[in-house]
Amino acid sequence: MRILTAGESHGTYMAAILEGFPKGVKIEKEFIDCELKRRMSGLGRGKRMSIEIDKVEIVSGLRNKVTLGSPITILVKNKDAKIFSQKKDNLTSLSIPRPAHADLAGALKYQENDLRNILERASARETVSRVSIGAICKQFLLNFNIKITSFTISVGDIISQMKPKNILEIISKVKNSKLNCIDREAEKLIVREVEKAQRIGDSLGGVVEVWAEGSPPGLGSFMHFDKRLDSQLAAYLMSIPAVKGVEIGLGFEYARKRGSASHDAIYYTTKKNLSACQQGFYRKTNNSGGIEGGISTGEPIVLRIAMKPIATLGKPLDSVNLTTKQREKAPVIRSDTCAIVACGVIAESMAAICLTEAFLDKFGGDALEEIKTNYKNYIKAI
Ligand code: EPS
Repeated sequence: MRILTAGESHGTYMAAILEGFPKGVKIEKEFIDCELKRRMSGLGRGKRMSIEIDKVEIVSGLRNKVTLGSPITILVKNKDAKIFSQKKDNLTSLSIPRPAHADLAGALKYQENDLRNILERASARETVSRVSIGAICKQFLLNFNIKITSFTISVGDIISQMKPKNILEIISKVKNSKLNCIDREAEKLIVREVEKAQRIGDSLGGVVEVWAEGSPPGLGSFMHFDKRLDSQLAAYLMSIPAVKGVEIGLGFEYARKRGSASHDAIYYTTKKNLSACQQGFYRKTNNSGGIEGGISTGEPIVLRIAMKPIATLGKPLDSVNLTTKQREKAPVIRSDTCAIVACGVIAESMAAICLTEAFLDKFGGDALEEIKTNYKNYIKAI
């Protein structure tokens, strides 16, 4: 698959093209819109989220809701559009870079004095395109009973200790949560923390856990470094704006344990009424996060990402004016206080894209029916 995203935060549209996606997959536009709505949700989002109503237009690649195998083009209109390629726009110029944003590094790289020309594309609004493509991939994966979800583990220094057993538990517990938490007690404290940050003009980051359940064993490969599923997932998750760390399974905690107390012992079941990925070999623990030797094991794939606090602050840090080289405070512009819920949705989307690519690598096929046949034969063989 090949994916291209395009669009500036205040341009007319956010866009994406998905090429190499199989023919014959039913795609519900409503599902993509729900995912876009989830991306906009959560306590701590800024005013932009009350302006936009993100909804996708699919302008190629589908006929009667079913993919044709041709490139799929998606568009999402920006209601707060201010850049018009044909006429003068009304966006203000900016010359003081915000620490932690792409502003300074981008301005130096592109030899630019107006930071607008940097931040418009560097803005996390670009993830509208990724979530749209991720929602298409999620619908493909559902044909093989692969489900992906996420929940918030921590915001600032408030950490939930609750460990879910499976994806169904996560889905039922995050329902009606303002912060995508499975732990109501931790959530109360997090709500207070976010509201306080909003009041004092500060910002927060956090940690999100993503689960992908139902993957068959055999996605990814140790045969070459760039084929490892863990390295591909890590790269995709690290590409999300503001993400500074990725863990798989026990992650850094694994390094602090003995092998005897942490590796996932292997068992075998002869039970028949189980889903494809639960039959045969199984584990009672999942410290590897469902990946060994760069290959999925069939256990849930468990990923964690660390998001740094939002760059724009209400009480800004020191910076330097690009033109005068004088010390000035960074600009106070519209932004989020905490975007941890959005980060979870974007991480699910990137995981869905990555797993779809790994799935197509393993099972090939131009059309869904062909992929299903390849998948069934493989499951039977193992
Ligand atoms: C975002 C849209 C942006 C920001 C946010 C994410 O809109 P605006 O810049 O018009 O307020 O709210 O982007 C950032 C926090 C950032 O640092 O780029 C969105 O749609 O997710």
